[in-house]
Amino acid sequence: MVMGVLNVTPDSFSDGGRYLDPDRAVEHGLDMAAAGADVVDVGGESSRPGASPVPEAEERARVLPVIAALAPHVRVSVDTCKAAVAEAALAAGASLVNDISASPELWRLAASAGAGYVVVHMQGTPATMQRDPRYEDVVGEVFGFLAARAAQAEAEGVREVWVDPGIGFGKTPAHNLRLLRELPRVVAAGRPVLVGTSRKGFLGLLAAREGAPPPPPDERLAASLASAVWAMACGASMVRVHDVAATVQAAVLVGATRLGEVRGAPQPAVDGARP
Ligand code: HH2
Repeated sequence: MVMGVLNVTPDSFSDGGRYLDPDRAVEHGLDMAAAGADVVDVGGESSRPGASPVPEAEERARVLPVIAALAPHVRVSVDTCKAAVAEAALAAGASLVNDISASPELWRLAASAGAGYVVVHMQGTPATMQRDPRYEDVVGEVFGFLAARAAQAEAEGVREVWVDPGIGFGKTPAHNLRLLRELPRVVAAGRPVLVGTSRKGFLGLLAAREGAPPPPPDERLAASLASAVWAMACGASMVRVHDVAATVQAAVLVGATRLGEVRGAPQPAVDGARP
């Protein structure tokens, strides 16, 4: 599955300012749905490294009209850490709470609304998380955290719990790569896994040519697709992305390759096709 990113913010690292106008945000959300997004993730507060918090009233005013307009057409998740925003978003039609703070208050709201909940791992807060993040054993600590919080959320009544290693949330490029390499381990734990690498800084660093600066966020499509394909091939059930159409095309390829056939097509036509 593909989750399309819709940031109704002035300062998100990639699409900041593009969808602050509610009509443009709704149009973009509908475009992502038409391009094949299974979920549109609406956020009103950037969580990029160094971002400053947004007052609750401001965040609500940004996301609620957009959620209400999109929810009849596509599944909507709300990307928030604030209980009041999550509660209002659920009332406006969101059915998934995407909470990078992994807070009991928010999963309890999801439980009582019969909504899903995404547990995300983050070390620190967006304001400080990229200042020298450290782990003894990043894979063990992150996957252990996800399992513990997910079990708590399930015990408190959430029926649909996703886990997300939180790529870039208090992690160096090496931490991100270790987590991506070991994704099959968290998949094997049995809960659906969500992964968000799209356009993130470590992809820019890895994609930079020698002696040249990293490509800006909207020139990281190839690296974003490569990491999304990796995650899907490792068994992640959903990827969170800015470039929905391209990622849906990649997801179809991963799914068809896993099946070894084209859905609905007669086998001989596929076997006999020219390369
Ligand atoms: N990444 C971002 C925000 N929310 N949620 C989940 N579950 N997983 C992620 O990896 C994730 C997330 C950061 O990306 P973006 O929304 O594009 O930027 P910003 O936080 O600057 O708005």
